[in-house]
Amino acid sequence: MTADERRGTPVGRRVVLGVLALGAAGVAVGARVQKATDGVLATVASKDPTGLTGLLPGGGGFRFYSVAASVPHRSADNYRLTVDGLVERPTTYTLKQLKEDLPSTRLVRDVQCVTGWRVPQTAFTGVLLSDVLAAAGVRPGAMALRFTCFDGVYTESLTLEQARRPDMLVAYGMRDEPITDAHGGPVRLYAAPMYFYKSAKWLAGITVTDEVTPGYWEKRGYDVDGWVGSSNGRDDHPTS
Ligand SMILES: Nc1nc2c(c(=O)[nH]1)N[C@H]1C(S)=C(S)[C@@H](COP(=O)(O)O)O[C@H]1N2
Ligand SMILES: [Mo]
Repeated sequence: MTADERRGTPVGRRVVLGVLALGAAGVAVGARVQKATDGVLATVASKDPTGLTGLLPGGGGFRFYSVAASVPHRSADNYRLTVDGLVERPTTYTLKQLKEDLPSTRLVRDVQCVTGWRVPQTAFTGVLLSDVLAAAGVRPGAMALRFTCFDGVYTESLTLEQARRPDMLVAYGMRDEPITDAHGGPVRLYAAPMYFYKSAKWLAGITVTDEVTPGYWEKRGYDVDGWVGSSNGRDDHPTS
């Protein structure tokens, strides 16, 4: 089934309607975000160290995080992912190409945010980062990946070795549905063995680099190596 067919089918979950009020920014975006969150009610309770936070009921305990002031939207048709830097074949993928040109992988793991909340056994579907890298042809001297997002703000990083693990996905599906705007769709990173801050939402670019460029939260004190368990609860540790 193509993305467009999926988008054309009735969305059963679109029963709970609500307004995502971006409290910390003092902005109530209203109807646009309501649509963007696929009708999931979200009420922002507090500002969290990792960004604006709201529990997403019907979302299995997920919280909404964005350091940007609004939920960016890119349709399935307009979405592009660029792969560049130290590669033989810089590439731009449409969502369709990602789905059709590369093998699909489904992972079911616990999602763990560094601030403590966890969503057990969540399915993510997408293409392995290692397949994206193999298709582009990694050049000698490559050591790391830098991820950019179409929110224009967030960035992330992985070492090349981490990126080649079999549990690192460029994801287009979450819980066997297209990824919603609120959850970073149509395409986000899913770094399964790491805290969820590594899983950059609204993924726009992958640049292969010769060294690690710390991401948004990493410049603000988070561990660059975000392995679950290695920094549990240290969401307030100082920049060093
Ligand atoms: N572009 C972008 N990606 C992001 C973030 C963000 O603020 N912007 N927050 C990160 C953090 S701290 C978490 S816990 C997860 C939250 O994902 P969710 O909103 O789908 O629950 O996204 C991660 N990826
Ligand atoms: Mo997080």
